[in-house]
Amino acid sequence: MPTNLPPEAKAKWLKFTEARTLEEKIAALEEFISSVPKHKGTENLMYWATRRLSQLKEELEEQKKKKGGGSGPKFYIEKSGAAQVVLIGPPLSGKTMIFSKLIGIPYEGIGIPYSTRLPKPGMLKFEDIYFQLIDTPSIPFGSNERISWYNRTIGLARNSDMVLIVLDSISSPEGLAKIIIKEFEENGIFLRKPRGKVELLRESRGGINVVVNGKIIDGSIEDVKKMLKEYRIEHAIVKIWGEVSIDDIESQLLGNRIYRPAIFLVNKIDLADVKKLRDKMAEIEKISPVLYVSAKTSEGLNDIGRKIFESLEIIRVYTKQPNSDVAERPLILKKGATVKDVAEAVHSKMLRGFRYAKIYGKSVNYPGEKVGLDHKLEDGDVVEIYSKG
Ligand SMILES: Nc1nc2c(ncn2[C@@H]2O[C@H](COP(=O)(O)OP(=O)(O)OP(=O)(O)O)[C@@H](O)[C@H]2O)c(=O)[nH]1
Ligand SMILES: [Mg+2]
Repeated sequence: MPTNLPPEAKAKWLKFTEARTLEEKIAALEEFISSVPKHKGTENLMYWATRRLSQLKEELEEQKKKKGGGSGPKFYIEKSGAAQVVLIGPPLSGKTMIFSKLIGIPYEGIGIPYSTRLPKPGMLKFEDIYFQLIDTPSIPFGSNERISWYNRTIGLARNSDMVLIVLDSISSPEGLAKIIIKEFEENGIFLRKPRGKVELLRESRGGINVVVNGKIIDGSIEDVKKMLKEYRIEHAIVKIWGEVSIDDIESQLLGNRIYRPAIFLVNKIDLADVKKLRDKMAEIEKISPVLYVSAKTSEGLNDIGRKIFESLEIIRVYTKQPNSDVAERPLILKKGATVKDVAEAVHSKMLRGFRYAKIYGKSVNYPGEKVGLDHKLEDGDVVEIYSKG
């Protein structure tokens, strides 16, 4: 949080991040909001906090509806598949048509704005895995129009693993893309990949340990410790990769800034000159990948699955028991995952009794090479773990 808050407000904020249920979160956030002094320096934060508060209230409403017999329509959709990916965009940009083509159902739209009223899930096959796609009600980005589902649609993006932003190629996609990036940021969702990563684990003892696998660009380890102490955090492990600022670490602690990988889909290229579009979108391409597609002719749609897979930075790893077949369905792990992550995912016993693993695939020099727990895996690897007991 780039704001110098009084300690009381900081403590209240921390209480909010620790709240478990929606009711607790709402109460804690309300308390926080009333403890923040109102001035220019806290304006952005207050904007963010009040928006978040109304989102949480809407989520609570939703939850109550479901509990009351499940009669009301559902807005939040449970995750399934390798990742949850939401299609978001202004009215008539072609979300529903892209969604329908990608999951293989007939398009039943009628070409009037806001014809999609509720989110709808479907599965997109990519090679041997599936992504869950969600079509959503449109958001009038860049206009003053008000819609009642704004917070809930943004909430879908927040709860997802990635967003596909659908733009119409003939309504200045470059200008709208910038507006959308900014509007997401105002909601605490960053579509630009951060230069570094911070992980913060609260502990019950051991003091504060900062592990830097990169660099803190505007401070020292002592500054990190001091910042945590201001939040009355005495014990924690802070892991840093790449380049991060003290602000980034604070945001991680406060959970008020999240990163969601995004792909911009510039749709309806059957109506536009793609070369000109590419020039216009050059600046956006520095932030997120851009694909040029036509839901109508299906041009470019086939590239979406792979791009999603790459943007998520995941790998598929296939486990194998000694003397038996390779598992049909892969484990989905983060890029950079090791044999240890596989052992943990399979069974805690595997990890405790681990002796070695044999790997078949890109990460080794020859098929069946023996490796230890720290061995870094690649997409497509087969992992055969040998353990005691
Ligand atoms: N020419 C052309 N028209 C398209 C394309 N994709 C969608 N459309 C048309 O654009 C209109 C809107 O498409 P939808 O997919 O319903 O758009 P949406 O973003 O879901 O819109 P709402 O949910 O109604 O706000 C429809 O009339 C489609 O036929 C495309 O690639 N090319
Ligand atoms: Mg639609």
